[in-house]
Amino acid sequence: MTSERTLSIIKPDAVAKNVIGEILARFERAGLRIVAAKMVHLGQQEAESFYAVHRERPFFNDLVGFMTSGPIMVQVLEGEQAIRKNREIMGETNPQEASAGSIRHDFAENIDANAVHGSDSPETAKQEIEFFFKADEICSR
Ligand code: RTP
Ligand code: MG
Repeated sequence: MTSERTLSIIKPDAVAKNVIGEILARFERAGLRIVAAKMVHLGQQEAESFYAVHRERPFFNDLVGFMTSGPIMVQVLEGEQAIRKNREIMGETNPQEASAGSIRHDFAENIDANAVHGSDSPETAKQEIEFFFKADEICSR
């Protein structure tokens, strides 16, 4: 059994809805631990840099515009299969396709305002965690 870490973001729509606590509770109920957390309001260049992998996609400008539209809550989740487990709890990217009981099913409006982000591989998890947190800001047991 090996523990891993993933980056989770509560996006501006869910922060505006005042459901940060409800979303964090779902991670905890699934056995994931919050080992780092902070609230930030991304600037244009930070958001473009974070989503650089999507630069050529047609939704890039909308995504950056949305992610800079208000504060976000960023956390590192740690636990067994944290990357896969987090994405299961999140649900499909498009909330209309997300399973009942998933975060996106319960809290997201549409594919742009879809409540949460989660890293999709060990490589992106490492990059995304380093984007937001210094090593000494992560508090493992
Ligand atoms: P995320 O990165 O936010 O965890 O979501 P994801 O892996 O499920 O989706 P991804 O393909 O990485 O896309 C990143 C975000 O871009 C927006 N998007 N819009 N209009 C569209 O077709 C479209 N496709 C993706 C979503 O907000 C998605 O979360
Ligand atoms: Mg993604």
